[in-house]
Parts: sequence; structure tokens; C-alpha cells
Amino acid sequence: MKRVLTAVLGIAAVGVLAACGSGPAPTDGTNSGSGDSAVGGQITMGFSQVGAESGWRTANTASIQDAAKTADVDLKFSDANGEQENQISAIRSFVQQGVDVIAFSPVVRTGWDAVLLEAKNAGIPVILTDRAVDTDEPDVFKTFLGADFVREGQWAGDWVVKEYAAAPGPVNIVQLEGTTGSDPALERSKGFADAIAGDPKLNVIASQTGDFTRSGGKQVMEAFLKANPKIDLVFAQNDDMALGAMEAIEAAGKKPGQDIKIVAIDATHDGMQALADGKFNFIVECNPLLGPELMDLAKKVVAGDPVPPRVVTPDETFDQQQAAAVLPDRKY
Ligand code: GZL
Repeated sequence: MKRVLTAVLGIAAVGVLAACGSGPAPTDGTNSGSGDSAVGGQITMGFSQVGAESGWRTANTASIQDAAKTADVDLKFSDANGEQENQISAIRSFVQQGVDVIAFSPVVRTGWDAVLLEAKNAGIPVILTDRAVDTDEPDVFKTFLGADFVREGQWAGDWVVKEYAAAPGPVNIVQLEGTTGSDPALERSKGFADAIAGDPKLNVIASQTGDFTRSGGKQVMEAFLKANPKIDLVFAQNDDMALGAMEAIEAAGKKPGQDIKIVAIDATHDGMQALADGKFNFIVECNPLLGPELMDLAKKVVAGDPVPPRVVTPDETFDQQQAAAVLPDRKY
């Protein structure tokens, strides 16, 4: 099995993510639809979402639902509550309904071949958003819209290398991994490990999944603190786990951002607030506002127009000063 890596087209090929409308997602997010794209040219999209595990996911869902309304796309939205079998069932249901296009964020990388073949055999195009899949089946999706997770892990590791360049070491690092088997967890782990591999004083002394949730991050960090007397830095693969770790560090009578440094990924509002407050030290952004670009790609795919096989969404990084400066204008 290999992760389907297609040529990453130039960033120029990336649609610029429009600033999504702010404001709360529509409560329903699900419209009834005929599934017949001939009706007034409106297309029907079946979307299977991972769940509601993090602030990033909440912002991603709002962006997709808002963008569907703005683009006049008839959206059938399904929340899988973190379960792959719920996503597979939802995709099968979309096929039976005869939607014009299916999009989904795969909770884990493997186990999709059968249902993707069913969609292909039904002539319904599929778009991957946010996360990639492992498959040897050719042409089972039209494009993958999402961030470069290896790069995000590398950027986090690069900051750690710089931060401790003059330190005598050893530097004890603990890692809070995302959902086991998910594309971001696998790729961010790789990128981070690659980035710090060149400095032998940087040691990952413990690494465990917190499942991208705040409670998961807190529970795992409590265990790390009990088992490891000297922890210098936490690398959390998303803000929510980092916020949970921050709570555990404070409960242990230590200062997050000082006694134990925290590096995270996402740049959601609560993470950026912790960074601005000096409780985090660095964040790599992973932009959740994929909605407008997804709707644009969906319309092209349904119309039979060519789309890039891979659309890499832009990311950036923030230190404490940068977070304080941009926080008032953030859209999520
Ligand atoms: C990244 C996304 C990850 C976020 C987490 O694109 O898949 O899942 O980093 C979210 O916050 O739960």
C-alpha cells in the first residue's frame, strides 16, 4: 500500500483560499436535494466529515457549510463521530442517492478501496479534502485538497532545533500524536522526526496518541509528567491536545511556555490565545478554511473540467509576538 502521492503542483496552482465568511455554521448544514445536477445547474455534494474532535474540525465544517450556501451547492453533510465505518456508510448512501460529487476527509489512511471503487463504478467523482488515503486503486478520486503535513512537522521541528541550538542538552521532548493511522499523525510525526534527527541532544523520550482531543492531550500529558521527571518540551500535533497538556502542566505546578515549552499545529483561536499569553511557544498553522476551494473544485469536476491531482493549501507559522499581533483579525 502506498500513500497516493501525486506530483505536488506549484503553489501557484493552489486556489487562494478565500476568507470564508465568519459567523456560526448553519445549524442544519444539510439540505434536501434531488441529486440531479441538471436542475438549474445546481450540483449536489455528499460530504462525509471526520467528526467534531477539535477546534480545527469545527472551523473546517463551518467553512464547508458556509461555502456550499455561497456557491449554491446542495450539500448533504454527514458527521462520522470519528468512526471509519460511519464514513463508509455515508459514502455508500451518497452513491445510492446519486449525488453529483462526493467529498470526504478520511479519518484514517487505509481501508477505503472498496467504497471508493463503488463510487467510481457508479460514475460519481470523489474529492479528498484535508487528509489523504493509502490506495493502489487507480483513479478512485479526482484530487486531494489539503495541507502538506510533513512540512508542518518539519517546521515545528526546525523551531525546536533553533530554540535549543546553544543548549548543552539533553533536551527531553514528549510528543502528543494525532489520531492513530490518520494522515496528519503519520506525516507530522515523520516531518518532526526528520527535522530534529540532526541534533543528538534532542530526544523524544515518549510519544503517544491523544486522538486530537483536548481531554486526550491532558490525560496523556498527566501520565508523561508522572513517568518523566525532566520534560523540556511538548510537541503536540494539534492545538487541542496542546491545550490539554497545558492544563496538565499547570495542575502539576509548572509553568507552560517556560518550565515546559509547547509547540503545536493548527493555529486555532484558543491555541493562538495561549501563544499570545506566553503559555505556548510556537504554532504551525494548518488552514481549515477549505470550503470555497472545495466548492470550486467540485463544480469543475462535475463539469468534466480538468483539476490538479493535488492542491496544497498554504500554511504559515507564528511565534508569541506574531500571535498577539494577528489574533484580533483571525477568522477561526
Ligand atoms: C489537519 C486535520 C487535523 C487537525 C486536527 O488537516 O486533519 O484533524 O490538525 C483535526 O485539529 O482534528
